[in-house]
Amino acid sequence: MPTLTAHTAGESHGPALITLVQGFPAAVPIDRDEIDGELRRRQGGYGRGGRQRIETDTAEFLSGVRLGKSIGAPITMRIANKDSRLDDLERTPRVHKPRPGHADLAGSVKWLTTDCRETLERASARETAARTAAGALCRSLLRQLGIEVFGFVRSIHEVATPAEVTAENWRDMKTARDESDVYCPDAEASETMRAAIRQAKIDKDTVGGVVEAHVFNLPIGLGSSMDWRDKLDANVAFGVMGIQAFKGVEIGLGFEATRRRGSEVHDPIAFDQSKIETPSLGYVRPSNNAGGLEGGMSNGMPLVVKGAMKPISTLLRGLPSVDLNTKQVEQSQYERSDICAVSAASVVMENVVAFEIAKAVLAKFGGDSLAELRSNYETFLLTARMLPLDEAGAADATPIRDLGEKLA
Ligand code: EPS
Repeated sequence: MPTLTAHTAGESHGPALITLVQGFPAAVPIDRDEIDGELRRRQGGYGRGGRQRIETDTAEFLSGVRLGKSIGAPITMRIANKDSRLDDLERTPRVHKPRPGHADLAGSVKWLTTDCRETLERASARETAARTAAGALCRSLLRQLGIEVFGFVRSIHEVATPAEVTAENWRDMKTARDESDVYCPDAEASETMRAAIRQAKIDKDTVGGVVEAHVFNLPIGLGSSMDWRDKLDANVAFGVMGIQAFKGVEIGLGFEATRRRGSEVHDPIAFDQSKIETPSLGYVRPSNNAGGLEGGMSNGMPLVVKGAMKPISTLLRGLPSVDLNTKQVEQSQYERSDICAVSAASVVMENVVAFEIAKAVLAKFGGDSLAELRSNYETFLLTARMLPLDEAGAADATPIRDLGEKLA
């Protein structure tokens, strides 16, 4: 079973975006409505520019899915760009005045050109549609094991919601989030966030914010403490930092943990026999400061991750820059853009996290088909519930034989 991978291709104003997902097991029912729903959500959010009125993103499957299910083959999805005009120099002119904060300057020097267009077309957040599709596809797989992902906007500029998300209330939070056009489950905070975006628009400026994702029903032991490359927190952070304009990641308490003592940070461990049948195997915590990850592994608590998005670097009024052809100081060039894309970024992060979790699930439980994956997963939970295994049990896999008898 190969590692789950996702690759994307396509420029912002090219004909289409392509997503290629490999290592996805067979026989998983694919929820296309969910994928298109996430793509639609990603296009929305208060503060976006004119482009989203042009595009209607949907994923067209070119390979890997038959009769609504994956077949174990590479999965390719195509999202068409209606605003496709890459080779039209009148409508898509060369850009010589790099925007501070964007990839324009570093990319132009790197690829030895003075036309920032060649860098910005791929650096554009348009590409996040393709990654959202990959993550939304993975939700179809995760759901088969009861794993759910929920993301929302925690703050925009200086406005934050104190909302607390738990395994008990997240579905209500999701309903509230979906009623907010800034994707924040707190109606009052949403209104203030909208006002902050409106004011930025009046000032020809932009604003960033913090987005948050929670993953529920994770089994204990995803990821690994044996090699840093396999740590789940490292992989989640890698995925999140790969999102355009993200400048920071926090797991659980994050940087706040450094301002507290150990006794105020680490989540005490208790055992609740009535929860032994759940993926947490009955190990419960009164708090979740670790954000569901200890030693690079899931610990049975919900995974909690925050991502920080900087303000968009394309300002209507421009910023001081240099013309790459003349080396003269000039204002940076304006390209049609958004005032705030934090809401859209919350959808991207939620789905990027779903992808990383699916990768970790497949790394631990493997299987070429959904049935094999499920069986591996169930066997693990059953065996873990039997701990402590006696020496013979550990050596001769007695619990697994017992499972066979149970299933027979
Ligand atoms: C973006 C600029 C705008 C955004 C775009 C990201 O695009 P355009 O230059 O075509 O108006 O709308 O986001 C998307 C197209 C999208 O689908 O999210 C940028 O500079 O990154």
